[in-house]
Amino acid sequence: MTSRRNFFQAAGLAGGAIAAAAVSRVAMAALPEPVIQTKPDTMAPLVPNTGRPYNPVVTLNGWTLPWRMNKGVKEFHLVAEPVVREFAPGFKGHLWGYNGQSPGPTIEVVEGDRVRIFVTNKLPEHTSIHWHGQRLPNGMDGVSGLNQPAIPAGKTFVYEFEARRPGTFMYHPHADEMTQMAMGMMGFWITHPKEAHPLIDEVDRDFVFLLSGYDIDPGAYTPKIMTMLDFNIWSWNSRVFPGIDPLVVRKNDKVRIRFGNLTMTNHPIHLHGHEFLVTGTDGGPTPKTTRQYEVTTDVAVGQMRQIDFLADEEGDWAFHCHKSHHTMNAMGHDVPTLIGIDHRDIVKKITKVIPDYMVMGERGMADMAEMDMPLPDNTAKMMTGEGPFGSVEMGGMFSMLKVRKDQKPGDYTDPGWYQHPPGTVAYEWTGALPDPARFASEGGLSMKAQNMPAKEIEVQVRKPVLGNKGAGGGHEGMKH
Ligand SMILES: [Cu+2]
Repeated sequence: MTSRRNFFQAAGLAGGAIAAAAVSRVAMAALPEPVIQTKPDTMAPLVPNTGRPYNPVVTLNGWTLPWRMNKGVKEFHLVAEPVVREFAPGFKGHLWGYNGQSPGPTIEVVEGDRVRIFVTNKLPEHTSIHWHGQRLPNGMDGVSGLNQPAIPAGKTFVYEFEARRPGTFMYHPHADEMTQMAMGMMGFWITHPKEAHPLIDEVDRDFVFLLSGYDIDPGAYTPKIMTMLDFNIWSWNSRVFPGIDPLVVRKNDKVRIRFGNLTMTNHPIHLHGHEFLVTGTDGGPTPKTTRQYEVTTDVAVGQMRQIDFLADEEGDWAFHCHKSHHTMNAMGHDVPTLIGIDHRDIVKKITKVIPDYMVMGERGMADMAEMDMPLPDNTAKMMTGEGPFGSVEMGGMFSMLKVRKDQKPGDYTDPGWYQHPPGTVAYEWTGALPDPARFASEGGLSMKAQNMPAKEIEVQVRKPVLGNKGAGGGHEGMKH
C-alpha cells in the first residue's frame, strides 16, 4: 500500500524530479557524494588507491564506481534513477538505471572487505537491491517484502556486509523486478581474491559486461515492459553493435572476460580465433577438473560465466552471441521469408500503384545492410557496422577482440582495423573451375538416384502469420 501511494504521489506530481527533490539535502550531506556518469564510453580501469591492491576490471562501455574509506569500511553510493542511455550513435533509450547510466557502475571490492552501500531511490516507485550470488546476512539480501521493506521513492537505505567470497556477481532490484529489470536496472560486482588463489589465475586484462534485452519499437524511446519473449534489442551493457567497443588486448596477454545474463533467454557466447576455459560462474571459480577448452559457452538466464584464454593470435576476431537473431537490431519480426520466391511479376504490378514499393529478401537479407532505407528518428539499423571489407551485417550482441603485438600494456584505445600480412586474406578465384567430382557409377550424382526425394513430397515451409483474421485464418501461410 505504501508503495502504491508513493508511486502515485511521485508520478502524479512530476515523476522522478519530485522524487529527487524529496531526498533531504541534510541527509545527503552525510553520505558519500554520488558519482554520476553521463557518457557510455569504456572508462579506464579504476586502480585502487586505498585498501588492498588488485588488478581492476574494465567494464565494456561502462565504468567502476569510486568509493570512500570510512573507518575501514568501503562506502559506495548508488542512485536508482531514470537515465538516458545511448545504445548506439543515433539511438537512445529512456531507461532506468544507476548513477546516470544503465547498467549501473561496476562495484569492485576485495575478499574480506567490509562494504557499506547507500542506495538512494530517485525512481517514481519503490525499489530494492539484491546482491546476486553473495554470501551475506539474510536481511541484506534485498528481496523487498521478504528480507526488508522496499525503499520508498525519495528515500535512502543502507546495505552493509562483508564480501565473503571472491568471484563475479551482479546486482539488480528485487522489487517490481519485471518492470525494473526490463527498464535496465542492473550492475556488476567483482570481489577480487585477497591473496594468490589456487583457482583464480592472475590475468593481464579483465573485461566485464552484462547481457540485457529490450523491446523498443523503432522510433520509440521507452522499452515495452510487458514483453515476455519477443525482444528486439539484444545488448551488451545496454549497447548494440556497432555501439559496443572492441575488447582491445596486447598479443600474448592472458585475458579474462566475465559476462552475466539478465535477459529472458540464454545466449551462447562465441569467440573466434582462440579457445577458452570457463574458469568461473556466479557460484565461484570452477574446479580445474571440470574445465575443458571451448569456443562457445552458453550463459543461461540469471547466470554468469568467466572465461580465460591466451590472446596469441593477432587480428580482429569476432566475439558475439551465436543466436543469429541476437546479432540484429530492431526489425520487423513478421516479415515473411521470401528466399527462392520469384515475385518480379507481382512487383511490376504493385509498382504501378505504389512507385516506391520495394521487395526485400528474395536473395536472402544481406541487401538490408547495404540499402539505406529511411528509418524512424530513433533506432539502429537492423544489421550494419562498416568493416575494412564492407558491411559486417551485424547488430546487437556483437563486438570484436582486437589482438595487436604493438598494443602497449594497459592501453585500451582502439588500434583501428587489423593490417593483414600479404597473402593471408581470402580472395576471389579467377582461374578455371573444373566440374565437381561425382561418382560416375551413380549416374553423375553424389546420391543414388533411387534415394533422391520424390518430387511429390517436396514442401515449402512458411511460418503461420499470427493474428491474421482473414478468410483462411492464421493457417493461410502454411499451404505448400
Ligand atoms: Cu543471444
